[in-house]
Amino acid sequence: MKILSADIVASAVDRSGWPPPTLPEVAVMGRSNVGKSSLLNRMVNRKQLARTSSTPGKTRLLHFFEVRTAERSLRLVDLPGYGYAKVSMGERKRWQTMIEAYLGGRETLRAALLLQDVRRMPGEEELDLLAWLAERQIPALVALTKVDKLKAKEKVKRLRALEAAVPVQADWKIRTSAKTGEGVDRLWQVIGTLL
Ligand SMILES: Nc1nc2c(ncn2[C@@H]2O[C@H](COP(=O)(O)OP(=O)(O)OP(=O)(O)O)[C@@H](O)[C@H]2O)c(=O)[nH]1
Ligand SMILES: [Mg+2]
Repeated sequence: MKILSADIVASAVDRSGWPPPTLPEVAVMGRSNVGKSSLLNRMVNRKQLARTSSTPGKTRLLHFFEVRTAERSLRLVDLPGYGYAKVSMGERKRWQTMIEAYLGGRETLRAALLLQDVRRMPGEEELDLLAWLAERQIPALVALTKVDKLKAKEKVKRLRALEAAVPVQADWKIRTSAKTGEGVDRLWQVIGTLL
């Protein structure tokens, strides 16, 4: 995908910080440390547009990235990671309120891109989230991340396990690597069909 421009247009704690609903949006979400910011950077060919870190739980705001390609303009929204053990109950509650307000109340939301580490099985959070999205008829794609970390032999085994465990149609489950760029074109392709 040829990216003409990519810029961060807002970082928000709540609705008042969201940019005006003028472009279709894709929510990028997943467990803390799963690789959201890294994949987002890869998708827009920018090393550090979205901040990445090896300190889980770093992204605490909704970050709106406006992306222009030859075909369309859209926003990718980097949602804070969940499931990080070290956050307090209060923090967790605040997170949930923030995510639900956005996913449930954003008129321009067209799809959710849920990231799942290819080396792990989906947990209750992922399955709940997929069910929640399905109930609201928000299309959900799943990126199986960090696929570069698997050896060829493990890869077959892991992909087979996840095929059964992630309740999303097969062609919307895309193996990705922010390191090698694997799967990024495919992601753009599927996103293109949903906007
Ligand atoms: N090998 C490999 N490492 C990756 C990949 N994607 C992310 N990482 C590493 O995983 C760690 C977490 O990546 P982030 O992109 O910051 O994860 P995040 O989901 O945005 O994390 P939070 O913002 O804390 O929720 C970093 O050390 C990345 O370099 C990948 O595809 N391959
Ligand atoms: Mg992040």
